[in-house]
Amino acid sequence: MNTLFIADLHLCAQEPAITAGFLRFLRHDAIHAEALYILGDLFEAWIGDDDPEPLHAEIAAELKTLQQAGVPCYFIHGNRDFLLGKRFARASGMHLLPEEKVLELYGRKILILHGDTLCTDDQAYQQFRRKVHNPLIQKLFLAMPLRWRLKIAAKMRARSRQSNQGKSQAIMDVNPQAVEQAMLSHNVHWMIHGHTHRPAVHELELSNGKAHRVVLGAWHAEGSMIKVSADAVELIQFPF
Ligand code: LP5
Ligand code: MN
Repeated sequence: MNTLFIADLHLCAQEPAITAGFLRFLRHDAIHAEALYILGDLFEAWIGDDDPEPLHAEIAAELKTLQQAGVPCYFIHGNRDFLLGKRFARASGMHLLPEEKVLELYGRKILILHGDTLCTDDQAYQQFRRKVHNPLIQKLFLAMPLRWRLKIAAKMRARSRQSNQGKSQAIMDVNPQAVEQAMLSHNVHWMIHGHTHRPAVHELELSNGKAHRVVLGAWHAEGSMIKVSADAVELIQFPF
């Protein structure tokens, strides 16, 4: 048996090939797994569960089919879809998890998270994150008319793109001390995350022994998943 992990699909109506790749993955790969974990940024941008975008209903129905076939699906929010809420969770059958979660899988203890909280050198982002994670700000945003929310989200994406052009690659990667601290505080030697779009298996030396950080890739021209079984933790890139 195995458990699958994916992140950073950035699904949107403008990228039908990625959606098709995801549906294929659900029907042919995830269906044979013990469970599926989606570690954030499933969607390009999420402005509320009441968004009538038809793609969202289509994805919810596909995830529900997976759940009804006996494969539970778990979701950790990303920096694009942190507003995904209970209504979509109910429609899709996904279980919403907190931003950090420790799993015990086939004898390994694994910390899973989106990965943005590890990018502590990116102070502008962390400041932005604190603001948009403020429950009051979220409540105000969600109470706005849909077209205002769409406009604000588009503005944020444009500002984000612009500000990322001026940032170094190092600043936008995880901070090694933040990684070590997260692993030590949860007492784990395995971590799986996405967000940075730098798929890799990193071996590291912690103060209490050897550890592994496995990073999922984003779904641009191909898919990316991590398969955990009793024998191995494999990072797999695959065509749509
Ligand atoms: O997303 P990505 O990969 O391009 O970059 C991220 C960080 N950027 C973000 C911002 C998101 O892209 C915006 C998504 C909007 C989704 C839905 C809207 C819901 C709104 C809810 C309000 C309660 O996460 C980027 C990181 C990068 O990852 C790598 O880690 O660097 O961080 C930034 O770009 C932050 C900037 O440095 C500063 C933020 C600019 C936003 C300013 C907002 C202006 C709003 C105007 C409103 C009228
Ligand atoms: Mn992200």
